Amino acid sequence: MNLSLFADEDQAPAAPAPLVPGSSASLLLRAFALPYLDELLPALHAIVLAAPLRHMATPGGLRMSVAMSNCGAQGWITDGRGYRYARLDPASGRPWPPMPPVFLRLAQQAALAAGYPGFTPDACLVNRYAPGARMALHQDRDECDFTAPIVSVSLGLPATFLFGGAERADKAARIPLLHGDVVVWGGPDRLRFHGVAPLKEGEHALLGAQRINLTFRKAG
Ligand code: MD6
Ligand code: FE
Repeated sequence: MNLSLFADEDQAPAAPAPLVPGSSASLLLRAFALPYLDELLPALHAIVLAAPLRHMATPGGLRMSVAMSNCGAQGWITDGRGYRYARLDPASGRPWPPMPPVFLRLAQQAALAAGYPGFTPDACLVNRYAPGARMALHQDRDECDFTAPIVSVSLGLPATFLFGGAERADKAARIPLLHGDVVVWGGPDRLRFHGVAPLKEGEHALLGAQRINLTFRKAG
């Protein structure tokens, strides 16, 4: 008997829905990550012990309000020399922690459910938002291969995701992302501008006063 509050991993989740009407390449999988969390949250804790979350600097010298870490063969970093992927954590000089099997399983199952079989991410960026933290509109364009999708997992406090167009000035849709939601996007949407509105104050039952976002990419 299943006494868990949430679904089993092999139970059929809600069907993927377009993130915004008319853009079938960016899909929202509501609550898709929930069945993975009993195993995923302890693994996440171990990652941020080995590679602590830190506020990186933009190439222009501004401190990012989002604190970041990584796991996997490659990690996304920014400093005065630019945005890029690196195999070593610049804070320790050591490789990033390996991607835990449950992270990989979640990313691959979400990609598959969204119509992207064979996704093999080698990078997982961990973003931590405290209340007030935000992510300005940007494109994800530091990866070598834009044919692979991106899988993005939201945990903790709700956030408003800003989903724009091909140009920075295009009007952005505002989409609420809740604990356990997964967004998969690729294809013609791969280079759309997007961001996160300033996080509202709040207290999440499992994660406290923060939102954690895991973004899986094929960097190399
Ligand atoms: C975040 N996400 O949700 C930031 N990028 O905290 C992203 O920047 C992102 O969610 C590409 C694809 C999906 C994303
Ligand atoms: Fe992004």
